[in-house]
Amino acid sequence: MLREIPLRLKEYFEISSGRRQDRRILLLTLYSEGVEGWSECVVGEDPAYSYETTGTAWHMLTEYILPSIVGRDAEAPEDILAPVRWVRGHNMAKASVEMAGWDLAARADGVSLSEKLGGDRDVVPVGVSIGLKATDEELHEQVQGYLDDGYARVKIKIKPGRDIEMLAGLRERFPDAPFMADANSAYSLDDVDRLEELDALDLMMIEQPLSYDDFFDHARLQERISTPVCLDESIKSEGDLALALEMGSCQIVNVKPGRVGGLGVSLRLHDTMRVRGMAVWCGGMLESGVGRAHNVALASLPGFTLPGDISASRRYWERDIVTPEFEVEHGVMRVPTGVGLGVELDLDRIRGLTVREAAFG
Ligand code: OSB
Ligand code: MG
Repeated sequence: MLREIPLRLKEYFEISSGRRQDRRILLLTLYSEGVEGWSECVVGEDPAYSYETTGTAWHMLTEYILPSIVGRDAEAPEDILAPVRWVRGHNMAKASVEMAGWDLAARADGVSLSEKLGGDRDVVPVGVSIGLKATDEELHEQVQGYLDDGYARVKIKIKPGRDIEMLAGLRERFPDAPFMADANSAYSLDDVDRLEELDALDLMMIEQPLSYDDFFDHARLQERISTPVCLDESIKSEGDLALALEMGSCQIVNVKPGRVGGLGVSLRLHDTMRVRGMAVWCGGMLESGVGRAHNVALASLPGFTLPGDISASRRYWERDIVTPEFEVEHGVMRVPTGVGLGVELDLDRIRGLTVREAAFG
């Protein structure tokens, strides 16, 4: 069963390509032998971060993916996608099916999703991602609030015109805070002189400064700056990671299971980075509690050593659609220990909010 529910962020979230506040959340439920598996398709409303949107994911899921997989047996979660391997791209739409399959498989085994994935920690370090703000005062106030909440690092969105001076002001006000910046591809190599100024700001990393598929230029930039480059948008597959490592395009990777086509690929990206002694962390896509539960489980794997963009439910929503809500204390979030996602879905509320649904099989 595929459903769409609107959920309004407490506050708008702005990145270099634009703003969003009203989320259109897609929830998927798979059923097999009396067991359910849940997931969230993490697409955005517009094709800014990825070409996928709520609309394209609904189309791909209802026209191609779900009709091809219903009624078929699968040995393991990733095998559920075997009938649609021929479909190019659309990783987020595909990943939602695979991820619901992982929850289902964990529940069938009577274990938590974290355990099913090979997680070995009961708490994970978490950070927060702050969107572009109109003024430095507003930004400083928010940063102070999140540091007071105990987040282990703060990510600041940047774009040309809201970058070095803004970050320098922040560094001056918070000399020791763990900061990083995310440009969502707002720069090109023409900006290299400006990007070199990042090195003086003691950032943990700069995330996706250049184009969403430009491994070559990221490698050239990394040669010029000492701040580690972290790739987000560029890494959509194991092949992309191999290329980035070969070329030296990054030192760190933000893993988002939706972006890479599922948890199976995410595990292998984790393994590849881990054997090289390179850090990964779990990114976020402004998820509801359902997507967040998947992210927390993934982040419990041993190679997820850096704080993820996995913030408390109340950082996003007046009220989440799961209970208990996700909370942050002293820089960490608890990994649910219950079976599957380990949180209860507020089904009455989800049904009440549903604006469209589609059932198969
Ligand atoms: O680039 O990491 C990103 C949100 C939407 C799209 C892209 C990104 C983000 C975030 C928010 O940074 C992370 C979160 O708190 O979910
Ligand atoms: Mg990013």
